[in-house]
Amino acid sequence: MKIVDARVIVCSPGRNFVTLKLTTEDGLHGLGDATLNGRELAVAAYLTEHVVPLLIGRDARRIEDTWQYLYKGAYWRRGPVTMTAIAAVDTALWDILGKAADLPVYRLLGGASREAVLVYGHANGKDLEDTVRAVGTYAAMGYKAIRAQSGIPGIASTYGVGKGSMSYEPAERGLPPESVWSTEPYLDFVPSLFTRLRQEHGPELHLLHDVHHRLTPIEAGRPGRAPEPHRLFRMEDPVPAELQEGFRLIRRHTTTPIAVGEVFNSIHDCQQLIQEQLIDYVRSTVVHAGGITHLRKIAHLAELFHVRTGCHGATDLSPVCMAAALHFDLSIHNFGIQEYMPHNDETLRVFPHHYRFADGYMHPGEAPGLGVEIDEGLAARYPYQRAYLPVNRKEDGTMHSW
Ligand code: KDG
Ligand code: MG
Repeated sequence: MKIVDARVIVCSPGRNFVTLKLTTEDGLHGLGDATLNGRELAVAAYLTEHVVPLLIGRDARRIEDTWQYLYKGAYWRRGPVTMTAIAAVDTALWDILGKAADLPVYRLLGGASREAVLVYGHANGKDLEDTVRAVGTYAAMGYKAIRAQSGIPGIASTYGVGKGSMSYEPAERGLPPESVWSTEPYLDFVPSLFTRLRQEHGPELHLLHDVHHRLTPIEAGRPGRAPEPHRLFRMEDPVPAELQEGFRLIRRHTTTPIAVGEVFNSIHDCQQLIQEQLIDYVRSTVVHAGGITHLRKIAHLAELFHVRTGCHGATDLSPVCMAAALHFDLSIHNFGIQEYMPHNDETLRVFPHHYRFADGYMHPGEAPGLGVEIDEGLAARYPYQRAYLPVNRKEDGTMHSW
């Protein structure tokens, strides 16, 4: 089953997506998401210039060998651009294998470990009461798990707090906008958010919160410890994860479960965090962590150390990644939760799909392969548009993480 064609499709139906389409001599095709937010064209060029020529003529069934060939064969290992490109190839090969076997990918991965995949939605509000209302809206839609992000009194605009009611788009077109961050008002405010959410919505909902890497480990102890009586499902990205010893300090100060890893791209980024049980959820997902093949290795390592998965699922991951993540989530034993931000209607028209949401859970569907396609004619009507994630500075102008 030789690969005879490999094409990179870049489109922007409201935001940029990079999609790899592989076709075999039997006429089967498979899709892989290759979208790296704000750096999309780097992956497109990596694929077109350096990977596509290596794929033509290869046996599409040799998924593990192709993964190792692209990873080890390049000499230059890891990194978000490389690993996103490898992920796209890997995902497309699983899609092809599923179509060849006439089975949904989750069945190739060992079959369903659960009936459906618990997802969390994004409730955003400009202030505390607005966020309390937004959580209520999500609960009314059937979500069992909800991430709550609120505007902070005294901070003009906060990254990660959506402007629309249903989802937020992290990137903005044009050059990167800048926002100003101040840790103290955030630390003062955030405990009141969860007290109020429990008062209004009771004890049952799973409540999540994303700190967006903005704190130091000792600062992160506070938004971890203060809401402990309100049982946060997890606190995400309390600190940047390059210095992994920092998580030991966080662990000494709070029992709130910790999630990290949406920016990780290989098992080596989370090996220490997992083996020392410094985190509870690993957030890496298919598109940025080397595809289904590599993400399974991360999940299997995590399973040994009581760490569960919690795949990134923001709108900058295309429906192809969403479908792949759902097949992965359904099959692995130590699944924890899946992030779900519904795409806009234009995106959903460009990527017809079989996955579905009902009553707080998702399912990838039973179509052979991933169950997602790309309407290339429609995609061509949405050409690439330069866009970046915002950057964040402190009040004195120093660059900050967001
Ligand atoms: O591209 C980056 C976004 O997807 C990310 O900032 C969103 O933090 C995010 C999340 O948890 O979805
Ligand atoms: Mg996040």
